[in-house]
Order: sequence, then C-alpha cells, then structure tokens
Amino acid sequence: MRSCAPTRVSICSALLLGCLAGCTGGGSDSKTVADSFLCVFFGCDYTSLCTQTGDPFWCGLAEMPVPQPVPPPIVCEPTETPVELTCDDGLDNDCDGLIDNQDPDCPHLCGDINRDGVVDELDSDLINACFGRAGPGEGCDEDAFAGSDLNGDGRVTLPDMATFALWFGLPPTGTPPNCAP
Ligand SMILES: [Ca+2]
Ligand SMILES: [Ca+2]
Ligand SMILES: [Ca+2]
Ligand SMILES: [Ca+2]
Repeated sequence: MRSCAPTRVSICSALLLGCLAGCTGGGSDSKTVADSFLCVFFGCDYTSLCTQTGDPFWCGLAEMPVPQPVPPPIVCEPTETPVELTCDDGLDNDCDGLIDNQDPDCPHLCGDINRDGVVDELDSDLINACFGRAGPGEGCDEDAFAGSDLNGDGRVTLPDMATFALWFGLPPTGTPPNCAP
C-alpha cells in the first residue's frame, strides 16, 4: 500500500475511496476500467474480491483464464541419417515424419503394402496391380512391388496372393519374405 504524504492526503483519500467503490462496488456489473485500475493499483485481487463481494464483475475477472505459456514444438533430432535404420523402436530416427515401417527405408509389414498400418482394400488394390509381375511396372511402383512379393521370390504370383488373403483384416506383423503362416 502506498503511503500518503499529509499534503496529498485528500488526493490519496479520493483514490482510496475510488478503489473501495470499485472493489466493493455494490453488485454493479458495469464497472469502469478506472475501477479495475485502482484495484490493481492498490493491490486488490479479483479472486478475493469475488469471494468477498459476490460481485459478478469481479467474479468474471477472477474466472478469466490466465494465459499459459505455449510449449515450444517438439523438434525431431535425427539419430540416424539419412535413412531409417531402426525399424522397430517406434521412433522416426531420420526425422522424415515416417516412423519405422511407415518409412520406405524399412521393410513392409506383411500385407501392409501402402504402409498405413492396416491390411485392407487399399493393399488389395496394390497387390492386384502387381500380380503377375517380376518387377515394378505400370500401376506397381518399386515400393508396392516389394510389399506385394510376400515370399520374396522376385515375382508376385498366386502364393503371394494366398498369403495376402490370410493377412487381410489382421494387424500386420513380420516382414517379407517371412509372411507365410
Ligand atoms: Ca523416418
Ligand atoms: Ca525407427
Ligand atoms: Ca495398408
Ligand atoms: Ca512372390
């Protein structure tokens, strides 16, 4: 609390009165900015004002959220460059936004040809496009071909389709060429 010199006591009294008027306010819900300023100036606290007066104005100020500092974004620190070499640690080791088997640097999981974590129609479309091939081609890029050759014999043929059918709808595990049940 600021002390008042005798010659300025009337000004201080006026300020104090203004503060008290603003602080205790009689239930008004339309206090002025000056009232708020005086209360802050004299060390008033919105929460205690709310408790003491029950005044909606002070209670509203007391309930206003206090701005919280925004944490800095997590910056990926590459542990392996420039490729994802560790494919089973749940980490994006080369900081390209793709974790483990999502990353084309890693082998596919059995049946998950598009690397989205499930074996579904999207993968079925890809293996169908690669069927009968001995290498990538139209509609069957290098990654799709690698994910479709489930027995690793260099061709996408009926045994691969049969194995794929067994994985369909299941959570993919294992990696080609070890996909046979
Ligand atoms: Ca990665
Ligand atoms: Ca990893
Ligand atoms: Ca998939
Ligand atoms: Ca094959």
